Amino acid sequence: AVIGVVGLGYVGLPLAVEKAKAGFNVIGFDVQKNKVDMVNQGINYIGDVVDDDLRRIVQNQKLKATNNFSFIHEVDAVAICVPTPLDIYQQPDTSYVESSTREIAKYIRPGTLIVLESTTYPGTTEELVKPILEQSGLKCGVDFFLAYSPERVDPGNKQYNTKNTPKVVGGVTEECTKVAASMYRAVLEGEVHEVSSPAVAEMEKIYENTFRHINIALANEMAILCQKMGIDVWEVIDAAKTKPYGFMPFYPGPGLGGHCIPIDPFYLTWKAREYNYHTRLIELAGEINNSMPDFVINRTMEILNQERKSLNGSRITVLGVAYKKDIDDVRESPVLSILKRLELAGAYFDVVDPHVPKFSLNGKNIETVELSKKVLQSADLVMITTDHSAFDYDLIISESKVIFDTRNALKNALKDKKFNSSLYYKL
Ligand code: SAJ
Repeated sequence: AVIGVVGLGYVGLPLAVEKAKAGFNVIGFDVQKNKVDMVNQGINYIGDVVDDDLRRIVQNQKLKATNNFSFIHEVDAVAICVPTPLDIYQQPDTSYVESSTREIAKYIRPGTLIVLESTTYPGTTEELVKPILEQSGLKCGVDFFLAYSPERVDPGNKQYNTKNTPKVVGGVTEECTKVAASMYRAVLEGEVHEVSSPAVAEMEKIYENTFRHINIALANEMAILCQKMGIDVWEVIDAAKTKPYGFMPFYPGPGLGGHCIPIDPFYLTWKAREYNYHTRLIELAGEINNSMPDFVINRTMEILNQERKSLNGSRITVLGVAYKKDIDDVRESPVLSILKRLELAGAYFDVVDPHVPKFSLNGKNIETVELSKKVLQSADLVMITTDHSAFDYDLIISESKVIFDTRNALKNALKDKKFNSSLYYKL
């Protein structure tokens, strides 16, 4: 069988590779020519994909990429894995889903299975994707099969990957669900959990990520309150973790980054308005998470003031700009907000991030620098914003004058070290 994957990003490429490794002939579709060319040259650009896997399946002609959607007529099944961001008005932007569905509608043959994988509001598959596909004159559930199955990838997670993570599938009709589930069972190792409709599958994905969003907001609120009360929130969480049932630890941080957690809950908020419902808890959690960069800046000002310094004119060394540890992605990273606020306050900063050679801030290209004695000693304050494993935390402890650790990254390094605690601050 021939399987198509539309969108060769952090979801689509790993999926295309897994399908090819399972023995299917895979055609990858992407509008970005550079991605198409890199895949066809066996050049991998997604951390979670094993370079050799990609090179081998391309050489064996099990996977080819194209930006010519007319090849859709060759596929028996196609997964849509395109981005579903928020637009500048914080509204869901389903334009990529629409445009790729329109292309697919032009070329699908009768009997084709289409599965939407992009995270989106409940209703997208039936209200948006199905009508576009039926404009082809083909009937859903009769001439083609349509289902929703949310992608679940945790970038950088070494234990869970596309192949072994359980998959949820919901079809427009009973038969659509069965056809989609059997396709995934042929490709993946993890459990394939069938639900009664696309909306159930769409909603469960949003629920998963909103669950994280809200619990991270609670951890952040605990951090703010504990700081005011002079209590170590990290010690509180470690103690709460001893509860073997009914508790799951989340940690405070400088804010919420990534392409999912800060965004997905607002797909639900937007759709809820159509039903005259106001998702107050989700929005309040968003306010708390979005307030963390300001909280970090205010704490930084307080700490410098204790050294009789102002933020204006100070040198700050920022350790980590990626939105979470051990990855190279800066999308929605809260550190970008922190850097913007440092700039506005007239502070100078150097950014160290071994995973991110350069990034753009307010349209300006910023190069990160190597971690060195010099970049630590020259700083009035060293801020740890991403707890990359690659950082030399002993060097950071020994060469920094003042440290503000927003990730409790020094927890282990400090265990057996005496550090002038008056110059070490945690979130
Ligand atoms: N964060 C905290 N405190 C925490 C956990 C996370 O501040 O206790 C922050 C992180 O630093 C990061 C953001 O939240 O900035 C998102 O973290 P994340 O671990 O959820 O990372 P993502 O967005 O790369 O991956 C998530 C998946 N992660 C996990 O389940 C662990 C999962 O929610 C989804 O499968 C995936 O997004 C997706 O694609 O939806």
